[in-house]
Amino acid sequence: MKLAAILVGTAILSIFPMGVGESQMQHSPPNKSFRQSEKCGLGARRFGGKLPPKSSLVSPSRAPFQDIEQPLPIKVGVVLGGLTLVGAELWWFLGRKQQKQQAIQSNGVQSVLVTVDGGYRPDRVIVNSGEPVRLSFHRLDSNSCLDEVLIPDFGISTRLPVGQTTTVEFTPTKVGEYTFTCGMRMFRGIIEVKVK
Ligand SMILES: [Cu+2]
Repeated sequence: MKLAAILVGTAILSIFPMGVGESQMQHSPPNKSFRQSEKCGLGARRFGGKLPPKSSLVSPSRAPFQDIEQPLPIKVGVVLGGLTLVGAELWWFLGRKQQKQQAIQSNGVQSVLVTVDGGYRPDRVIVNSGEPVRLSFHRLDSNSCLDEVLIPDFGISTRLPVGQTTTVEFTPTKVGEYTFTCGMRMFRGIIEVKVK
């Protein structure tokens, strides 16, 4: 599924520039139709404040909604552009490769060091249920988007000063997946809690 999303995204991205090039080359037909509708507009103005004859009313009032048949390359370009955005979105939310890491046990605490640099590495942390977890965030990236880390399920919201390691602790009691995100929820990672 993830791989498919990446492949579709890549394929669409590689086709898209072609579509744009073609649509630019064939730009004259829609311009022509636009000029026609402009003429209609001028016609209406010539009547001044007086009510124009009914027959001449029809085309100016319709002009803004006139059907302009777009050349195929433009249609294709618009569709591909849309698909590209959908593909990019799928990739952002599903396709990015996760980096997993099991917590390291020591003196009854399970710790993981997460590097904060253009996101979180690892972005999937595996811990056992019922044991204290110590997550240390080492922040390298000064992007203000990463100023804060939130782990809503454990009531955690902490600032991460650049160049420092900030530690948070909590004890998960239920098996499941819990997200940690930046303040704006753009970057995210998962804490996977397993049965010991
Ligand atoms: Cu953010």
